[in-house]
Amino acid sequence: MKEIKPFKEPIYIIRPVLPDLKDVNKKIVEIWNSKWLTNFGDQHRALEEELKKYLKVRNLSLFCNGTIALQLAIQVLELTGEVITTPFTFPATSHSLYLNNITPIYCDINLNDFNLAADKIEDLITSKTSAIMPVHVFGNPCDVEKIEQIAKKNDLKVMYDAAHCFGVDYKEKPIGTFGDISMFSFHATKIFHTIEGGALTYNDDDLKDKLYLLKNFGIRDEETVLLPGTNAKMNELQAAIGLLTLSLVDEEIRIRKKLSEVYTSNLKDVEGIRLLDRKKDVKYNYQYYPILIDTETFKMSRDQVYEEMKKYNVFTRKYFYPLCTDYKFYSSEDQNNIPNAKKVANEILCLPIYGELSEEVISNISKILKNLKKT
Ligand code: T4K
Repeated sequence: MKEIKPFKEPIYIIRPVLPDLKDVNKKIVEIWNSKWLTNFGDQHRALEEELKKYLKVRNLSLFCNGTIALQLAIQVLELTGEVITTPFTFPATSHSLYLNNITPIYCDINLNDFNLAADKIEDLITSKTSAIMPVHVFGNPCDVEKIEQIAKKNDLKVMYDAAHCFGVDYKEKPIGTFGDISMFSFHATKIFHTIEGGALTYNDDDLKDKLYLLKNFGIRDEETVLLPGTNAKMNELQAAIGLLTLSLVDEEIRIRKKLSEVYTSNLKDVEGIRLLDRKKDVKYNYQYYPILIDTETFKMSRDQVYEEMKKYNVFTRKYFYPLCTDYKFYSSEDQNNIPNAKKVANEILCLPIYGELSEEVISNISKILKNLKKT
């Protein structure tokens, strides 16, 4: 096969979607003139309304980042004891439980979509279990029907970590309408972002006011503090960036879909590389492009591939290695029945995908990868 030269500029896993600087400047002038920089101003209000429409949800609350939104979701749902979750996720999922004095109980994942294995949840339920906290990993919806059925039967809450899921629909239903609460991350690396930020979506209108108090020190008015809340407000500049980025999301998704198809057509028949199973009834956002590398058939390990790609100036990521159960503070003997999660964590590699990349670059990254395979 033809030798491919390293890229001149580094290719990262992701680059932020950036609004035109002229539009950003206009927004800054607007905010400066208003002299209202945070604490639920016009930009905040406007973004909440726009996002409710875009995500087609009944209720939405904004936060300064996704992690704190998760922590407060746990508090508003009054979870206690143990929560069943996945070890194959970003640390924030588990940490949000731990920081609320809740023990994460790790359930294994599916090999085809890397999500919590719904058929293994019930074995882990005890008298202390208060909820299930699945993650729609890489924007691929979990088995929401089965999870809902288990939760109903066992009187458990369901809190989805939908950090990767902006704009995803499942069976024509917006992903943020499943479960009791869903969390979306608006970090700069997400398809929609507010630089740092996040939101909770939920169907129960009663959660709105308590979430407001939880993120605003518990303050009702100048002389009344109702509960020990924190400061988790999104500021006006973040909200303004969100309003500008929102207008770019559909185009970004359109381009990434195309890029994703280029990867798939190049890599689908490569022995030793497995692609994520995509479901037919899902509208995806193409936030990530994960692959699995089987050392034996590819004749090179995932770690070797990761290192080799760097030589070409391509910076892939091992999301999510290590597993949460590998962090010293979460590991325990009884949390080790997770063979699928271990396998996926050792084989996973996320390839660069973002709107600025051309189809040619994606083809070249695919070629580099194919050339690495030892025959
Ligand atoms: N739950 C799940 C399942 C999550 O994946 C996340 C976050 C959360 C919860 C928590 O949500 P937040 O509290 O973050 O809202 C990045 C993101 O920081 C993190 O938000 C995200 N998941 C995670 C999957 O990816 P790192 O540690 O990989 O970030 P970093 O700094 O290595 O950046 C990755 C690449 O992105 C860089 O190599 C280059 C590019 N980049 C990054 C930044 C920050 C840019 O081009 N520009 C930038 O400004 O976590």
